Amino acid sequence: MKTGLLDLAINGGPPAFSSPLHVGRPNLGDRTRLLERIEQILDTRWFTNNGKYVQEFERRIAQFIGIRHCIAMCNATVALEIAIRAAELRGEVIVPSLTFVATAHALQWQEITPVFCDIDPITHTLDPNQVERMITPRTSGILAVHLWGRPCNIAALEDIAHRRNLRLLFDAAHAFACSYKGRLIGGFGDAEIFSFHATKFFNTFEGGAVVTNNDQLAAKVRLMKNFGFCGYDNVIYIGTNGKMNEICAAMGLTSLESLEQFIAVNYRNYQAYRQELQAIRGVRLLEYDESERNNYQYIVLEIDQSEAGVSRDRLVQILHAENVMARRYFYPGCHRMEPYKSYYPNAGILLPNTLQIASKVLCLPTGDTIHRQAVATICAIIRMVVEKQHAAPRRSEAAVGVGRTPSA
Ligand code: T4K
Repeated sequence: MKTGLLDLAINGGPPAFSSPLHVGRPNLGDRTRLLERIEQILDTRWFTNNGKYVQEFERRIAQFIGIRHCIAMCNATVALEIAIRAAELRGEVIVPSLTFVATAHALQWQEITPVFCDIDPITHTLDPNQVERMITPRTSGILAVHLWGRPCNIAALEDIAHRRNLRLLFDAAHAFACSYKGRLIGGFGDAEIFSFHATKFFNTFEGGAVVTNNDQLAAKVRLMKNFGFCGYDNVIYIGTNGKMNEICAAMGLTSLESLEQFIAVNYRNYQAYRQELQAIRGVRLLEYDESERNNYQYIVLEIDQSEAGVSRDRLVQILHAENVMARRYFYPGCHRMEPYKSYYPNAGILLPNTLQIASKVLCLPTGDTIHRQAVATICAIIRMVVEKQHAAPRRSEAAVGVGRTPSA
């Protein structure tokens, strides 16, 4: 128990945790079931190329969401690239800057200009009013992101896409098993793209999927992810290699069997964080709408330095020293990363909310390796730092080491 700033590891005290607590530690379902499936893969020597586990995985995901097509892929970045190409996006596509850089890269990789659009500061997702303002004659689509698994304002975006004749894709990397107006994410827009990366609450080691109700688009995506092969030796389309392999599908099927437990653990941690963090000045936990389905996989705080007396970046330093590997997702925003900051040096002028949120957000560890006591310890550190800053702002700021750059 740390009672004063001098107890902090950053000031020479022992760290609160003996080994690192990570954001994005993979969840693991029934190990025996996974190993049985892997034995089968080895026995049958069918490792990839639309094997039986991939087919079963696609069927199960489609059933779960209630959607016509699920095309499993090697990761969400390739799934995004293929969906973008299959939907024939070109010219400019409107996209948030506050997202993992893969969202923007999937466009730029195909020489499509990502037009960075501002977010709503409360929801952290694209602000439909701003989207409307960013449309030009070169705009072919909108690539919106359900950040943290909290759905975008889908109705407003669908309305814009419809009125302005634009394609609408959703990067749903964070939003598997989340719902919008009672319907699971997956069936909105022209297509949605999931990530099943190891760091996602539901993982296939590496993996992703394009899900859609559009038969034509699905057929095209399916061809493109397998070099354009239609049949044994008949290539009818340009394509790439986006296939999911059997081991990843086996992990996916096993994870699917534990889906509700993963969500329950995340929900338990979310509630614990909520309870522990309430009434800490300047520290706001992003809430999930409990009338919808959520996966609760991201514990997202906003640190308001003027209220808390400590900056987000300093808090990250302090937590890292304690072995709490908090992350500044998705700092500094894609528009301030290369190549975008060289290509579009003035993009930030239109992104005031993005800049503000990117300077405040901090993600904390959750998942099945994080227990109630760990949550209490992490929050007690944050509470103590904020309280001490208010007790003696000048002296204590020096004590916790102002101005160092966090490694996150
Ligand atoms: N769109 C959005 C909105 C996304 O967030 C992402 C991915 C994508 C698209 C693209 O999806 P994929 O193509 O990846 O399927 C991680 C993930 O690599 C990335 O998938 C994810 N978003 C992003 C939010 O987080 P990093 O750079 O933070 O990863 P890394 O290696 O620092 O891992 C995070 C922490 O997780 C580590 O500190 C330790 C822990 N970890 C990680 C791995 C891989 C483990 O404990 N075990 C592991 O196996 O990007």
